[in-house]
Amino acid sequence: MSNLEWSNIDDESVKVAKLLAADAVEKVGNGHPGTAISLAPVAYLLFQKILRHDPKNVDWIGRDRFILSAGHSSLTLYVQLYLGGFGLELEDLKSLRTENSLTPGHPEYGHTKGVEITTGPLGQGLASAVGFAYAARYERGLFDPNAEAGKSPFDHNIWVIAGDGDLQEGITSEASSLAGHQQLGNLITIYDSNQISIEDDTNIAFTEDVKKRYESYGWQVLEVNWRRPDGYTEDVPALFEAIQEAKSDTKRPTLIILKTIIGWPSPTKQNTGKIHGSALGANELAALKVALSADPEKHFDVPERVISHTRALSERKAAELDDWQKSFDSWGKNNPAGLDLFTRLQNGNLPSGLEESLPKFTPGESISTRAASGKVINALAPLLPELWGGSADLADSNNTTIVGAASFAPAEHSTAEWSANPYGRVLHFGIREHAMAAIVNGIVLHGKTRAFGGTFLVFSDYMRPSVRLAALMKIPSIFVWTHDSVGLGEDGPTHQPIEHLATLRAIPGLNIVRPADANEVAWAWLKALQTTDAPTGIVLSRQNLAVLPREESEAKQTMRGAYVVKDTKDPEAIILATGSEVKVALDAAAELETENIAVRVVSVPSFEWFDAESAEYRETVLPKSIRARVSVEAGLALGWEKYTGAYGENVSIEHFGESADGALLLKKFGINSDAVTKAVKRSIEGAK
Ligand SMILES: Cc1ncc(C[n+]2csc(CCOP(=O)(O)OP(=O)(O)O)c2C)c(N)n1
Ligand SMILES: [Mg+2]
Repeated sequence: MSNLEWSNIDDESVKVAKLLAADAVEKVGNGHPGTAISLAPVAYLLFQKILRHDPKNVDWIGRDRFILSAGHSSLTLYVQLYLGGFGLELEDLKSLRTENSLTPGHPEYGHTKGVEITTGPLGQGLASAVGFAYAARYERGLFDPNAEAGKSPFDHNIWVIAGDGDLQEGITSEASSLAGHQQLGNLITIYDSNQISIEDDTNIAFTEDVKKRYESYGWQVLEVNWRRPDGYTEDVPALFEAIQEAKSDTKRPTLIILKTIIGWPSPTKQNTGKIHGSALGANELAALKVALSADPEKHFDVPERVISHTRALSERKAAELDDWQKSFDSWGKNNPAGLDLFTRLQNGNLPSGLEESLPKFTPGESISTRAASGKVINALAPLLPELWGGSADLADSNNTTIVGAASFAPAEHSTAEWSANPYGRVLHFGIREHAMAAIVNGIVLHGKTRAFGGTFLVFSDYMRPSVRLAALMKIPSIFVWTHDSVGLGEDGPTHQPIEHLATLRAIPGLNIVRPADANEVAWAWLKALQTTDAPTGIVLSRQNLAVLPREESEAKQTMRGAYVVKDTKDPEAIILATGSEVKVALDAAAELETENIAVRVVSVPSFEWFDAESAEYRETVLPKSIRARVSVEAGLALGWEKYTGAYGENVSIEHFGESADGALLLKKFGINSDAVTKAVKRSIEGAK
């Protein structure tokens, strides 16, 4: 067990960190000073003494990951990124929460160096941290499975600071339950139990026994109490000791319940909701400085001895980095194949031959797009060891299982159905959709591997906050959403998505793809895998769909988001459709043809992919001159107007479904060729 080296300069640095947080919020006039003030010693200890990281190389793959789940307390992180020299300077702290600053209100991934994940929606950070811990273990399994615990260059820890709000949110219960079940010894969470949130004392709403709860999840729970009967004491050595204990337990995640006083030692505002989210005010700020024996006249005061001490972090870490590099080099020498894979993933490349390996489906076949998706996953899996995923207890329905692969879980959790090992690649989230999405995000953020998670489309609602964050962070999480319309049938309106496509398409930066047949599924998967800067939701049918009659090269156009599936000379109207409704559109077009009405049919697997195409291409698919347009989709029409325009008609479902046969419901709710042909005629008339 290592010893804590701590001297006066460390105390002084912590004091500076507290005051920087208070000064920064005071200057901009808004923000969250309280927790950044009281957690300064915690964050300082982690950043300066505990974490394995390199301020000069924030992307170093051997680093420990730090996640500030309490994102509102962004200064807890920013101040350390400044002190340690990770890329922030004093000016950045002075421009907190202002336009174009590197220090936005909440930490934003991709915006500020050293920020591993965007946090702020409470609970998401801790839940995604579980995904980071999954990824660390899976990657170790890919590259260095036989190394002794703690001896591999791929071993590192995931550190989290979470607050009362994080612990109250349901998503952390889901994710923490999984973390215990998975025995994630690489996950260490410090829970800032200050018993204050915005409405002040949490006793008004939060009285459960967190320790018992986490113990029952299978975590090691340690308590460090700085709120002593004889006065508040920032007992750093006690926290350090708990951290050593956390690190030495490699079989369980650890929750360190740290009892703090928010805003300590602000004389009148500490321990109140007031200091959580507003500036201290000139008088209180001055009084805080006096309480810390600092000069109340000085602002953003960082003595040279402090910054030169904290910035020496990089030199203090040099030996550790060196050791890591040696161990990595020797691993590479002994594992040339592993090194090749590592290098490919590191460079963000897919292997060659993926396109050739996509399964091909022949016209005449009838297969649900979910089943096709399962075949695609399994065809690509042997080429892509970085691809892993599973379902929230709907594996057989979602067709998300990589057949023959082990399940990702400790071997002792194997069941009659599933054979588990810690490095397996089939994920079982249980019925925990929200945590599933956050964990997939965490895996992808950790880097190098690609994960997917599946459930019914209707339950994307349970995942939405994490899906939104994936889009905001521009990360390539993949969500597999099956049972995509009333076509799913007898399970009824609770299970039949109506508004889901529209509301998912409303999330900026999220690619929603709803393939019309099995061949579109194959190309949709390929494009999702090729995409590195956006999440993709693949929306799939429960019911069988006919494989569309066409050349293979035509199906490839799926990747352009929309393309002509049936054309005719001088079309009078265009029918646009997605998924199972493309067939309805084709039937309607055939019927109209018998009446000498020429229509073009366009399959629109993805609005977002199509919108990203050039104006020229879009014009070839949807020429402005053809104003009669009809959309067909078994859900809300909302959003289709942009394609169907002023003279357009929308064949849609604007109400909840019901429990009956799926094919019957589609017909009954107007998703049939009769309704489409009528709409086409109305639109042609209107456009005249
Ligand atoms: C999902 C979500 N709901 C609500 C909020 C608004 N909010 C921000 S901080 C906060 C209170 C957090 O309390 P706690 O975690 O104890 O933080 P502390 O006051 O101790 O810093 C709330 C409700 C949020 N950020 N995310
Ligand atoms: Mg709190």
